[in-house]
Amino acid sequence: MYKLLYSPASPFVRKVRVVLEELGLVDDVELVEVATTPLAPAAEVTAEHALRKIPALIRPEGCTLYDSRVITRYLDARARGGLYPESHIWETLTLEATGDGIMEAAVLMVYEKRLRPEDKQDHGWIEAQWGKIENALDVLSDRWMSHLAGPLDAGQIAIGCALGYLDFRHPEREWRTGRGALDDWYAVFAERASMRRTSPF
Ligand SMILES: N[C@@H](CCC(=O)N[C@@H](CS)C(=O)NCC(=O)O)C(=O)O
Repeated sequence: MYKLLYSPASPFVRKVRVVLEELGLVDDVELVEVATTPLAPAAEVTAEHALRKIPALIRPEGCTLYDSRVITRYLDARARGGLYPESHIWETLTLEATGDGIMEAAVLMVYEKRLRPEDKQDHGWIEAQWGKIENALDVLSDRWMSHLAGPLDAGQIAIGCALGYLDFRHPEREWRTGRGALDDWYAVFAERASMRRTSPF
């Protein structure tokens, strides 16, 4: 039995959980909930992940796996799930990196607001992170819509979880404005059973 160190709010963890759902591997993994931040890392996380982050997948047969994209690729290889198709591997990995980058910037915005005293928060830096996200959303809208419309892969899952996290933590930013095609794609993607079962709301 595998153990996944997780928090229901983490978009990186959600990506792993969506992959578990899509591959039919949910029953192979015990979810172990942890509360961890850069300033207060949980002991279980420190013990398993060199960078003290989640997700971490603890395996009986080998080393603990991280980060999220290593875990998703491992699970896909194990299940022969086809979420990293050889024919589109570089596109899929780049799309996954784009989703992960959106999540990373969005999580850093949350940390800046939650973990720093109000008078020390750097609003210019927060806006710079949001600028990265907006640029990535525009790139998705301009260049990636046909890939997003294709067969399910790990890149699409990363983008779905990233957009879900924007709704969860930054709804006031209204990422949909001016991005109708991406909004339409996400409306359908968010209805997948894997996405509904892992929603942080
Ligand atoms: N690149 C990592 C990012 C993971 C990450 O940033 N997780 C957050 C939770 S959403 C975390 O553990 N933060 C604690 C920290 O940064 O110390 C991955 O894909 O797994």
